Amino acid sequence: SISLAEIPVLRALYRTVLKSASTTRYNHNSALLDRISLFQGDITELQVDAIVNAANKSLLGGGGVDGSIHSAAGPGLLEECRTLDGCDTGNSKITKGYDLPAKHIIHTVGPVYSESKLPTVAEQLTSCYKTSLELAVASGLKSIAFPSISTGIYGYPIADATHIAIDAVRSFCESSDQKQLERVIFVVWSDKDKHVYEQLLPEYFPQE
Ligand code: AR6
Repeated sequence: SISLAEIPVLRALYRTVLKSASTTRYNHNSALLDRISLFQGDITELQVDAIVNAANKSLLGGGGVDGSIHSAAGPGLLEECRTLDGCDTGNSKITKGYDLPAKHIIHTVGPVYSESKLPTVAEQLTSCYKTSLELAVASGLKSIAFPSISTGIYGYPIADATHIAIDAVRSFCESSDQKQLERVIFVVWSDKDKHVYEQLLPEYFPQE
């Protein structure tokens, strides 16, 4: 499995990407930049304080990354999830990580995308990232990994969702002397999604 110790190597790759980009939208901030990584692969393998699950309102499992997390975590997870009484769209709840290398799972419920429901779906997706980060901090956690919430089965267009994801993380990390979270990892599965993140990350976390 992938340990946190290996993540700086991934960051080094990300820095290479950053060098080729330029932007004026956000200021360079090396303290923020050092905390952000991009990882391509299976989120269930990450040894972090919390991985985020793109769940549904029942919190009782499903397909996609939710299915993979429940399979890898084992039956204890479903047992704990049954006690949570579901979760509203845009909100998040935390459980233990069970058989995962991650200590905790933060279950968040993304919106089902519909263009006619903008801007509500965009606000709900922002809220998924914000409430997950708040819950991580409230639980004393220092590292968190996010999948690309709502962009699979729930159909959110990847570029729009990625702007929202990175912007929400940047806003959270630079607000309210937020120093507790030492590492935020964006996890992508496909090459296509990786390219979108590689293109957009430098807009929000510029190198210089
Ligand atoms: N590691 C990292 N990313 C993954 C993994 C993995 N193991 N597996 C899939 N992805 P989705 P949603 C990516 O569909 O759109 C479930 O049934 C995937 O490629 O998992 O929020 C729930 O119960 C995509 O980029 O989540 C809900 O009913 C991203 O994870 C519904 O799906 C999210 O895709 C939620 O749909």
